[in-house]
Amino acid sequence: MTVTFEPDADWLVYLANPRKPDYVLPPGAVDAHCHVFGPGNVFPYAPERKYTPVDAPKEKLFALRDFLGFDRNVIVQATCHGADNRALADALLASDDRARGVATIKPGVTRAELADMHEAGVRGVRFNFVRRLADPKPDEYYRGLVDLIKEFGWHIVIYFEAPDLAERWDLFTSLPTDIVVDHVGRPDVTQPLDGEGFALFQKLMREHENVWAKLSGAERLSVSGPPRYDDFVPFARHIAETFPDRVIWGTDWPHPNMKSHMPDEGDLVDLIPRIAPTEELQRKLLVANPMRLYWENS
Ligand code: 0GY
Repeated sequence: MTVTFEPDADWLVYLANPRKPDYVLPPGAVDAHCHVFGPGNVFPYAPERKYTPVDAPKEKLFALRDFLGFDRNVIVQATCHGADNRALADALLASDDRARGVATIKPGVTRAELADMHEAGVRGVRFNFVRRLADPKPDEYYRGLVDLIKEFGWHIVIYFEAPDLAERWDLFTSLPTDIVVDHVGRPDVTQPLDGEGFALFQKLMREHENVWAKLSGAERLSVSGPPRYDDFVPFARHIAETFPDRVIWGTDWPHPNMKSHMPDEGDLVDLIPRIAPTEELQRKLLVANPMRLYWENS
């Protein structure tokens, strides 16, 4: 029986026709944070999900990649699919080696399942601490999962709200793999760069050389809003300039759970030269760093 899903009533749908960005991406650029959703009638959404999206299938993602001028994608398992990574694996296998994945796993996953994911292109797992997306678990839960992925050389992507950082500090600073923090650690962009929350995030990166940052999420974090997202830029730029070898960038397509507006990916790509003002920084952010993390080390 085919299951059909009704998207949430207030769900905002990705733009059908984004603007072509003015900024020309360097050859080999990687969109290192994006998702696929369903389609739900082929890859059903998880019973435990906190939202039901509009389908965002791999064909649309790959068309956007080509339109914007990216060469590759890193597809991150979204919480609406829980720990069922079939839609992710399907997209990776259809990508002609132009996509890598970050999966969600739970205790009980077998070695054979992990090996299949690795074969498909998965190179990391995501631990989601954002309460509106996933129910928080004790630290030991995550440490148990780390033991399972060790032999595959995968890294860990963590997604948290800024206040969670102090609470989970011991866990985050003791994880033995590379750690990639989503959306610059979700700073409060109305605060100064040296405000308490962002200072703690900078300390995390400064004191732990295995910690990387994704300079994505302008559309989620900005209060000043589109098209320029002026208040977000200094936060991302500061991290890019301070830690140029540990930053990556992504569109965040199809922008789940946006309520204020649906961003135009043309506007988001045009933030890149403001976040990474030199060609050298742009090459690291878009090509060298994500290639090292997702393609070259495994
Ligand atoms: C993002 C952000 C969100 C959603 C998810 O996995 C998810 O469902 O990450 C969000 O709602 O902030 O990176 O896609």
